[in-house]
Amino acid sequence: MSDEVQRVKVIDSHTAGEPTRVVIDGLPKSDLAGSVVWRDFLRDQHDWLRTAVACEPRGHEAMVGAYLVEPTQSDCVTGVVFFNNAGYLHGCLHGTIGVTVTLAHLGRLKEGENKIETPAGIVTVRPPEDGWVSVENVRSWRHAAGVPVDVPGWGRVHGDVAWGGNWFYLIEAGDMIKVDFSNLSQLTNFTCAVRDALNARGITGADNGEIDHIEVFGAPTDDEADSKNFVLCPGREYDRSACGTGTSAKLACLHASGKLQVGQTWKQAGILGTIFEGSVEEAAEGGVIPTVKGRAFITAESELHVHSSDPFAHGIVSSS
Ligand code: PYC
Repeated sequence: MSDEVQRVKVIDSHTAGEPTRVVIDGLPKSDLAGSVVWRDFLRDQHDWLRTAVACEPRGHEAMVGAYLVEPTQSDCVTGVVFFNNAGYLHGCLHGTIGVTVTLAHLGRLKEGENKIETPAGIVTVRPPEDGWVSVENVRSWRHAAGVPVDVPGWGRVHGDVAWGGNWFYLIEAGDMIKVDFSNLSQLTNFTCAVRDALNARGITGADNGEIDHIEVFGAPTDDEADSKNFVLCPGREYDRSACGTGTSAKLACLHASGKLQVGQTWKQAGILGTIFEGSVEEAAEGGVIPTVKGRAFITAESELHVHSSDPFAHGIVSSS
């Protein structure tokens, strides 16, 4: 049988250490419009493309992919569908920053504001300045404060449930666990156990939204930042950046508890020590409109080859 090759053009970048792979050519042809519609179509009929792009041997567990798709609204520069090795994300701000430097590299941004449609809603960016991009995110809010959950092996944990473009459970580490790069495997085991416990006890965001991101906050390493986090993403991988949607959820919680005012800047370090800067405006419907700023670098422009005869044409997919 003859070997057929499908070619998928990608541009890779990293935002504060967290990778983004933007698929610029190689999607199935379709007249569909809209990030949600495209996400459902790709998930239901072409999920192999996600695993081929995000998983080994072409990708790796930390990779976040972004398909550029036709938006619903003509004033959006593009629609985006975000995904990783485990599935699809609602929103992704490190990814939006990666998409923005990629669009700028391709000459596809206009001066001033550019709107990008994501399954979480429309976000607004401006062309990068020396790689720095500010994203005005979707409305973010604290859904519930101090929610207790019993975590096997760890005892009772309390956290806030908040939306920042994904659903988060936010925990202050205190003396419970060290938020440090040297402690990655314990942080991963802890946050996976928390997420399992939340799911087992039916603790969700609004409209039964699954809490698939867990954030743990500790003291910053130096006075460059206000706080340092570890963020577990869907699957078992951690965010190398401070997680933009997670920072938005944090800003919403800080504002809800009177610890962050409009006009103040919050500097959130991620587990590598790289920083996202955040601020808020009050949203008319309650909660806040966060703006998160971070820096991205393009790392590669390449063409992925997917051979029909390759036993790993669709990636190495783990069931866990
Ligand atoms: O930056 O929003 C983010 C994000 C979500 C998952 C990985 N990064």
